Amino acid sequence: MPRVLVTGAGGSIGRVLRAGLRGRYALRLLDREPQEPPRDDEEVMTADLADLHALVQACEGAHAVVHLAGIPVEDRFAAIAEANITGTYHVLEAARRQGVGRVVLASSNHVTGFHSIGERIGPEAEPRPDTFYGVSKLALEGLGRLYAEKFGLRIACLRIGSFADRPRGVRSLSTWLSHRDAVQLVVRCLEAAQLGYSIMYGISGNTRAWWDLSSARALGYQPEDDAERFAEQILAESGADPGLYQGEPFTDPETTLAHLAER
Ligand code: 15L
Repeated sequence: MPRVLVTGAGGSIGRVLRAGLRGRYALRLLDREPQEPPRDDEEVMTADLADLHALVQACEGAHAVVHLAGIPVEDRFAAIAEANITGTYHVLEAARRQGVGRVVLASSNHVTGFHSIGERIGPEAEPRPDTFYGVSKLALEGLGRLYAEKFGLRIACLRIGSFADRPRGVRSLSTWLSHRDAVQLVVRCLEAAQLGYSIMYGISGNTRAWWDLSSARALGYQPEDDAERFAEQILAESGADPGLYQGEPFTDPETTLAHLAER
């Protein structure tokens, strides 16, 4: 089985991938926190993204990397930059040094969060990040492009929507990514022969989606879930107001102001 390194393997997406990719790849599971002990064909490693040397070791013999680690929400700029930008540089550089051919990067829909609800956009839409966090994911995509064009790595950037076992709230009727669709999308990125550099939104086949899935479908992704089957219940519980911007509530100035030392 091909060996796949997963960073951030102890996080919410990492744990679902660990179960979903087991048996298909030999998983090397890296997190800065201790994880469940390894099962057959698994290796577990503890390391921080700041440690380039540890990442180079983690990439040894790997066929591909799935890079999930990082800060997943708004935070202080310096913390975001260290974890999400420098950390991604370390992962890509470690992959390059070890000759790893393919890297899947967890980006975010918050790269384009200031597009209005009602607009239908794809990966070619203008970036409109809604947080320092969104800016860091835009930088992650830029680093991926650099390593693809300069060093020939195959890179998939997933602008993940709202990953959850089921949609919660009106917004997620558009943005939901189910567990099994997340697993399938990552498998397609790991196995599609035609991958060069690609950005795709990571959502299920939601009837109310704002984001075009063509670039994911081009790699063979065929979502099995649609948030619509929860619509009646969600609309009855939380009303039908979808808000103004796609990235809400991250677009609220207070989201970022709360992390500034001086206001
Ligand atoms: C993300 O990128 C975040 O990591 C997650 O916490 C959610 O806010 C998600 O986007 C979303 O937009 O629902």
